[in-house]
Amino acid sequence: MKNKVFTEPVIKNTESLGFFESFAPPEDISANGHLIDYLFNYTTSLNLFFFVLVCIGLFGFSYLYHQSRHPKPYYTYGNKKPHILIATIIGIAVFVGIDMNITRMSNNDFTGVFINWPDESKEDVVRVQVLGQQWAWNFRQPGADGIFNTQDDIVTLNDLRVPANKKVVFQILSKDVIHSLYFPNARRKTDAIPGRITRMWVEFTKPGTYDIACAEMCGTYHYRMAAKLTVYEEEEFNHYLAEAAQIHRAVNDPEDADIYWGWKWTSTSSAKKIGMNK
Ligand SMILES: [Cu+2]
Repeated sequence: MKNKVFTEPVIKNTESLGFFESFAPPEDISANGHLIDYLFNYTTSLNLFFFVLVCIGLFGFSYLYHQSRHPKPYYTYGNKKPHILIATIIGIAVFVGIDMNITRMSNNDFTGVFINWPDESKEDVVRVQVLGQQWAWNFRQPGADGIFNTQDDIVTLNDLRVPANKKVVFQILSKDVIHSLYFPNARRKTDAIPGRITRMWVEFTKPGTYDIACAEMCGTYHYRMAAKLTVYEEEEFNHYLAEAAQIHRAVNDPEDADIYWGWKWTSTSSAKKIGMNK
């Protein structure tokens, strides 16, 4: 068990993917990623449908009204009343029926799920502070005392470990420029901004090792700003936590100001009460 926790996990490489598999999005390992996938597929299919429709119209009419079939041209400008009326009706129908419908769906997901914060006073959540910098991700978990920025914190570089099937609440900050904490396998990302804490919650569902990226162009080595996400079964996670807390308590130098970049955790529900969060 001890070795298992700290062994470097094998990262699946993309070369082993099949032809069609390489076009597919990365595996969804989150409770709510399917909502994003659904919207994405929905808009993509509609785009494809209308693209094909427009192509049929464009090339079809070009063929039907070719000079050889209609030697005498007929000019129309589309500025007659029925033309304007029909164009307006189609425009409004597309706007209300498609655009507003997509807005409604994404708004429902956003308010109903993604910013529907777990109540930390009632629910057992995993809390993580994230500090982005050029060009790495720092992660901090509070350790046994449950308080951030103390000596028993588990502070890691480019290495985040969380349990499966439990809500993980992130508070995110940047040391320098704007970054974006991105979990492709959960379809989620949130900006890391200097001077302002941003938040995100994700529930990972499948144990394994996955990528964490930076999704905001942040300088020369932006492309190298990658970290590793390890999702454990809960029991395994507790084992990791106990062991890591012990190690970090010994390693964290109380005199080293650099490692105490964390901040006081304000839960989202209490932040809402004092008007810190919208
Ligand atoms: Cu970055």
